Amino acid sequence: MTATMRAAATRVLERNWRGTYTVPAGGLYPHQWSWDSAFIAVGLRHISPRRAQIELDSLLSAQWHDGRLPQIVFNRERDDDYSPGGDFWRSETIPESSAVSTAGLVQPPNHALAVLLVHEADPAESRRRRFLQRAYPRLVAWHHYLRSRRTGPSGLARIVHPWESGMDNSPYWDAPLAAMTETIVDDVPRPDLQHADASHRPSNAEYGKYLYLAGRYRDHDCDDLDALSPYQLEDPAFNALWARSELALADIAAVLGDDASAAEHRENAEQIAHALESLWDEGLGCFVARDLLSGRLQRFRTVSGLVPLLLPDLAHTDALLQTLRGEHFALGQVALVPSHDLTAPTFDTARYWRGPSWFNTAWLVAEALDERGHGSEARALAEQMSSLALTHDFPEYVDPHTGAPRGTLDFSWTAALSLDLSI
Ligand code: 2M8
Repeated sequence: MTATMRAAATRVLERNWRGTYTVPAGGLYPHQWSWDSAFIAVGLRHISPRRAQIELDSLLSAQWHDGRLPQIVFNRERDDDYSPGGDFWRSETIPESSAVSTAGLVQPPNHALAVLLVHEADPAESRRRRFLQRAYPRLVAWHHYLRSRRTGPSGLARIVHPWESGMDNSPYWDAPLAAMTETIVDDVPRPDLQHADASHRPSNAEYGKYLYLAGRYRDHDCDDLDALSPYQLEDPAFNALWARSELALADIAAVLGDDASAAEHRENAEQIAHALESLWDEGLGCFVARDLLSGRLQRFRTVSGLVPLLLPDLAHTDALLQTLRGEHFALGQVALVPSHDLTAPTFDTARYWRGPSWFNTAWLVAEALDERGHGSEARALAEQMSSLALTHDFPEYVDPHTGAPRGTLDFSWTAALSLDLSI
């Protein structure tokens, strides 16, 4: 299995490699995406630790002056093939932006975790290339951005666009988007529909709101202190990954011999984990999102609400495991981990983040199960990932009930993370 997986995953990652980074998929996503690159590097480290470092270096070098790591770093030659592209964002006109063309939004902060795993794959090569010395200050600046520009009184970081969650059309965002009167109805380009079935992608109505929000943020120079933004949410997976990445930063600081900073990062992680308590929903048995404008919790079971399982010493580990194994996510009885509650009226077997099972969240859950001492469930999940990935040419996501492929194929993080768990 490992040899076959290595050969097949390597082929996908070669095809999607663009010299200094890997695109998520050649047709649908022709640029570099932030959290994709971090997941991809986790798998690339088994093929070439050096290339995994370059993948992360190239993303980190697109960092803005204010510390943010952009959602997308654009290849301007492919501007017409993805919307919104570099022309839309015109980041070169925004004072805080970096020298390269990027989006102004961010994605979940999984990067420090990836940097640590890539370092550990080949510490000698990492030391020789001074990988941690380069990455650490940039990661610290990234987390500082989240703390200083995105964190409110709750102690949690907020997202200002559904794309920032990485789970674009999650049911969490339905009510907040419905409450927005502003949208764009004309001229909503959908080049994505040339590469994926319309029934697997977000709707046009959602895209109208996505483009409105992105345009408004751009027109305010991506200023996070603009209190009038019509979309401000706290997402559990985003914040859990931030806390988990603070723990990774503590390990990185310790490797660099900076024990005082290591202690600070551990304290930060504890504070975020503590703040996450305010998103716990006892009735649903998982974490949920909060709409900061209405103050309401968005009471849905989604895979995002299970990601805090990654945090050690969490008060709700047993309850989360019960939710994961029960009828709502049916671990071991369906393909991987559905992105949304199998029993909910809003569940959809095909449409993106409203039901289908994804390989990145399966990897996060497998890591968490392993770390929490449930090795056999973690291995079973890993085996499912490998077999689904190999059978269906590395799909972007799958139908939880049938395992049938959805979205695009030859998807980079599917290849990288299935390879990681098959080793
Ligand atoms: C999807 O999001 C992009 C926007 O960022 C899109 O729908 O066009 C999401 O699955 C996101 O998590 C992922 O990072 C991105 C690229 O794979 O695609």
